[in-house]
Amino acid sequence: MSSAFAAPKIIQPLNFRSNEKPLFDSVKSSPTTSFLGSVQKLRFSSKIPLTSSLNCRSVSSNVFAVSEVVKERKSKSSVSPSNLLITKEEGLVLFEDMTLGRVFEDMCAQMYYRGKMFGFVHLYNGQEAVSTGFIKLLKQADSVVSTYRDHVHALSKGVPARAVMSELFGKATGCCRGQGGSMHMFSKEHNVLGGFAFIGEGIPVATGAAFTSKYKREVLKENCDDVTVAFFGDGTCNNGQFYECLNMAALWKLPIIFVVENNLWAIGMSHLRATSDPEIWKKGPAFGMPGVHVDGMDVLKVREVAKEAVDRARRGEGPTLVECETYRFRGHSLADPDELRDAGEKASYNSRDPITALKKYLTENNLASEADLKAIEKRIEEEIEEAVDYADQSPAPHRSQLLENVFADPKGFGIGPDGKYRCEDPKFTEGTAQV
Ligand SMILES: Cc1ncc(C[n+]2csc(CCOP(=O)(O)OP(=O)(O)O)c2C)c(N)n1
Ligand SMILES: [Mg+2]
Repeated sequence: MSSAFAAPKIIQPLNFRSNEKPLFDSVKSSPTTSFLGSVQKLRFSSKIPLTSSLNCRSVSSNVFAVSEVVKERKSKSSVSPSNLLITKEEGLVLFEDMTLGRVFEDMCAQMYYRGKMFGFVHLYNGQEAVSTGFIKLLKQADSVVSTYRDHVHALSKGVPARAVMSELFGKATGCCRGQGGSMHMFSKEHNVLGGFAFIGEGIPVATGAAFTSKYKREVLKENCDDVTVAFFGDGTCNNGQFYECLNMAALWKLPIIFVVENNLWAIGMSHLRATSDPEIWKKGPAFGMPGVHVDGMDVLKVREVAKEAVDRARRGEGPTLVECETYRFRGHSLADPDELRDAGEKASYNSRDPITALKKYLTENNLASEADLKAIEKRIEEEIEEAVDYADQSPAPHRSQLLENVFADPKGFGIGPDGKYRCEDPKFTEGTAQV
């Protein structure tokens, strides 16, 4: 009689590390391939079949190199403007949003060095195509979850620049009333569910938000097709929450897109030295969801991928893992002198500046003139100047905010203007207080 269970197969790993070998060397013996734009080399290469749509159902074939998808689309379209990847209006929205992110962050650096903001401040320069490519496709009701590199995600989702700048200045007019600061941007109105300083902590929150959408739709029978986009870095993909959440999202077919901003570094740790298989996108299919790799320095390619992944989530077909190859143009934080990364690597990514690339696309395809783009830049610069003035002139939080969100208000009477719990006032105990 044959057993119901097949004998376990021993699966040979694609690669292994021998104890004798250093983690990285310029290996001559085994086939090497450069990974993304890193100056370091992978010790193995693996060939993955490409398909042209994200919508396929089989687990084995749903891994994509998106450049192929975009190439295929381009080859199908003629050169007439109506067949370009974007319309003029869409192009200008993308350009404006990316410029907003860049100018805002440059201003943050100035303000930080002038002592206007405190603590760690992590800038997003170079990564704008990822935030813009995804978030500009979302509705207000869709949710975004970020990391400590969160200013630009909040801006793309519509939080006004003045509210983000005020938050950075620690002022009461900030989007968290000055209580969050750089790493904790939050806006209920815009469904920005937070920046998170502990890496990976945002992923379960995003998974919970996606579960809420599914619960509203399927259990409460509400007309809800909201999706959630979770952004996090390559270094974060070595944390447990990432895997636990991929599992739950796939199991419950949650409307979520996991977006890895792979900028090749986790502070000073090279991605290649820190992870057993650096191609993060391949982890999607391991959990039964599509995994996609896309050039994160090209907003049009990011947008193409984002469209499919967001539509897929909205249709109730479940999660997607997207790995965006990107690069940060500044140090890890404004306290980092950025002396560690190879100058050649930095120069090679600087030459792929996503804003310069979009500008070129828009002008070469007659979607915008230099003058149109200059006018947008000027408007954004004025907006950011205004945001700084607004933040500077705004009041500091009142001392009554001091105890808020620290401990639960013991008796529910609230906090008085002196910053103390009202229940500590003897009149509350006597029952003679005016509430
Ligand atoms: C749970 C936890 N462990 C360690 C840290 C310290 N830490 C701060 S940033 C960082 C690197 C994260 O790199 P990555 O996810 O690639 O994001 P990037 O900064 O490149 O955007 C680490 C390890 C932390 N904040 N939280
Ligand atoms: Mg990183």
